[in-house]
Amino acid sequence: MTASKKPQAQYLKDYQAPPYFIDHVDLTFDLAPLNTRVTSVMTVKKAVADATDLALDGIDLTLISIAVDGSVYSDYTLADEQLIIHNLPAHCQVTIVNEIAPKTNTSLEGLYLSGGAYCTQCEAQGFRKITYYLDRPDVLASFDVTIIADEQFTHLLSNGNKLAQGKLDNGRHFAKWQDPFKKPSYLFALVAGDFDVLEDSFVTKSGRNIELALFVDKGNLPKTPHAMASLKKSMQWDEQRFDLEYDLDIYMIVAVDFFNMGAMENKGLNIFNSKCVLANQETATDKDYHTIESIVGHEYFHNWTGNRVTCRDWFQLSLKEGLTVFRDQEFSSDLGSRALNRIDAVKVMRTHQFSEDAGPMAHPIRPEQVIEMNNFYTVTVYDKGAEVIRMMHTLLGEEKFQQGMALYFQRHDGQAVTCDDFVAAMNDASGIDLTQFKRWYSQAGTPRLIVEQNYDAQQGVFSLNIEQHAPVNQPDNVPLHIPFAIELLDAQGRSVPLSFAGNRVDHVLNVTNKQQRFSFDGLTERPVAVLLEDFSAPCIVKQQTTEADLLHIIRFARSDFSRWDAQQQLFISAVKTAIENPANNQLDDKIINALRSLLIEREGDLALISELLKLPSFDTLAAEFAVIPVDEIVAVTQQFELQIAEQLQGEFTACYQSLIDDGSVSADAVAVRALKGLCLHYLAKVDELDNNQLLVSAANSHNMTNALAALSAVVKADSPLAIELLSQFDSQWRHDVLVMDKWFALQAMQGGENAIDNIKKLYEHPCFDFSNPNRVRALVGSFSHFNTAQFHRKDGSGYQLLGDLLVKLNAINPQNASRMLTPFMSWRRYDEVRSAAMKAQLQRLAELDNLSDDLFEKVDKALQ
Ligand code: B3K
Ligand code: ZN
Repeated sequence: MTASKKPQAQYLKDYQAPPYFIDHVDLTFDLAPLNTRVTSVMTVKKAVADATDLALDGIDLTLISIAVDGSVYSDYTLADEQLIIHNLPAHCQVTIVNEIAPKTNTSLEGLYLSGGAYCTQCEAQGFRKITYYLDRPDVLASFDVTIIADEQFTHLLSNGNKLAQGKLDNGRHFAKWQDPFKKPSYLFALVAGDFDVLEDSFVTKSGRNIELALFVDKGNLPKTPHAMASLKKSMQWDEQRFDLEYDLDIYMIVAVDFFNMGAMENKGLNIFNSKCVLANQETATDKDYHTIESIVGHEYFHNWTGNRVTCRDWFQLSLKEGLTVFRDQEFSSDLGSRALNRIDAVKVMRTHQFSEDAGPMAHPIRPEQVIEMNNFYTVTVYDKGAEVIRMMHTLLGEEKFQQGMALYFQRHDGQAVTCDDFVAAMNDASGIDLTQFKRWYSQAGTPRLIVEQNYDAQQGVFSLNIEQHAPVNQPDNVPLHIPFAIELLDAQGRSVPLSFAGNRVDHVLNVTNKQQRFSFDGLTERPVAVLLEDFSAPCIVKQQTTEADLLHIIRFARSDFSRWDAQQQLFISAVKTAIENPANNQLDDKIINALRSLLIEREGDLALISELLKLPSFDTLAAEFAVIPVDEIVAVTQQFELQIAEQLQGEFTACYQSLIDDGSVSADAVAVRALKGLCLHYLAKVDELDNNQLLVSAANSHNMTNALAALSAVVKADSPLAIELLSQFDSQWRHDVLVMDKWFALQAMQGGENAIDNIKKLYEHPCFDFSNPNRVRALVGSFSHFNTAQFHRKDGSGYQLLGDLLVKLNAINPQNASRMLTPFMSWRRYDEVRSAAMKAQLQRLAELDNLSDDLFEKVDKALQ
């Protein structure tokens, strides 16, 4: 890409309020695949006295006409991606007519066709692909929308309440919608299609009746009850826990097959990726059920945290996303297992977010510089953002946190605000000074905490010396405010009350200095310390804990999360020891025996036991090394898994056979299936008749969780059963693309010499489609993220496969291309051969003539 074509970054520091406001907009859509006509009538008001030009955003639009206060207007300039209207009166009505072509819009941003239905995606800056507008979140307008379409599009939907509908000439009909709540353009939505509808209702705590409607492709109604139940649970939970009630009289969700992400919180009309809505026991796994519940909740919770109070500018994205992820995590934890939800959240942090933070796209949760906003819907903004909210919750406690939320809404309902405004509300409502805490919003990277323990037997004093180190490239002289939760265990495994000099000490330590010492007295023996309990801050802790201490924590810590965390530490140090010293490539007996006890005793939550028995992910292990030893990590983890499988085969079989799956969706049944699936995972590694019989029978189960657990086990174990079972699955499910995505993902995990060719062949499969993000992610995303041995082949053919795909996607769907690029971002962390091969693919992309801004930003950063 030549310097002249280099896309320009926008900076947070340059923010300026808009020179004009748009108070109201009246939109009319005359829908047609290649020439949809959009008429926009905007009530425009000058906001800055000396403003002369109204610069509206617009991309890929054909301008037809402009009128001001009803008269044709010609004093304008049509620039690249902008329409600048000059010399407008201070208060006027601007009418713009333009055309767009939804059918050729493969970016899935703006107005496009998904299958046979028209739908929109406007966040972050897709509205400008629909009509000329001030497409920024701090311009809040009321919207009236008229949709005109052929009668075959039986449902014509937009935000708010339906005012009218009726027949027109030529087989056309119309519907008129009005959204009484002012909103930014990114929350606009339109859908036109022929759907089946699941209808229901919800009575709010103040007694209002809300109409609920779930629109899906014809024939999919039997797969909708779970999403509807999830919506009702979300509405109830938000009333109970956050005292927040729904505001419109109708809430609609539409499921579409072509969608770039999970779902979108458009006011009153959520649009969802069908994979985040449709489920029944035969086609969806327990994990899918959980994901659907949490995404339905997430989008619903945005109605207050995002829609009623929105972002001033896109740098503030975490204001709504970090907070709403925190809320959806709490929803899942209140309804299900808090420990398992915490484990899932921390896995995301350690597997994806730490690696983003350590790479060229590292950014603070409030980024300061952006080229393509879609590139910043990241694990940092979302998941680290949620951790930052969680830390405030830990520091304030539930009651004060809720007072902070109430003050936030009292101050800012109906406004577009900043992260500073949110923290100010928390600070003011609680009286807790969050000035230093705010640094979390501007510091990129993962802080490291070096903790030293000391026990003075004579004094009976135990102390922790905590040093915080800023991440690389960040100033080291501005320490963060870190809530550091601990538990001290005595030799019997009892929790020791924390005190010093006669005063109780809270279990959440306030780490605010670069180096700080915390002491506890009255201890007659050296306690075992559980550090960063429940992952109370998104940090890396470096400590010298012995294997004996970790085993003690696994047995006795009050936090199930911390028990799992200690188990992970045990595995991690065993992997590292085996890599450093290949002669020592066995898990020691103490670890094997601890795993054996877990399987035999099966005390507590079975789903937690299954987590305790899993080795850490490749990415979690990779984070431990400066240069990632790919082959060694793969070899050692395979060896450990085989050892566990062989040594505990009897226990796995007994456990599998004694657990009864009642086939229900209760938490207990889900936990039973999780542990049974884990048993299959290990049993598949030992190729014996009995094991194979269990696997084949599970693969034929009518329950997708069980069937998929068996299939995934045989594929990952490279079992001779894999080919036959995969082929059966294909014939059984070819009619259901969402289920076929599971099959594509399994295919992507295969090993062997033909693995790459196999994927290329699957591009020709009748269900595969490069323009559908779900298919692409299922096949190539699974391959590049999880098939470590094949993706990182030393001959570079795995990288070549991804490079070829990115060249293709760059032209079809830049947003999806940019997401798929992620595995290349950490190219510098691999050995010379691999990093050179990955770099070559990045350079190849950099030279593309039509390189999208989305890819440019990441490729450019990666190569800097
Ligand atoms: N707000 C949307 C994400 C929009 C992504 C734009 N590239 C979904 C969500 O976070 O709820
Ligand atoms: Zn969100």
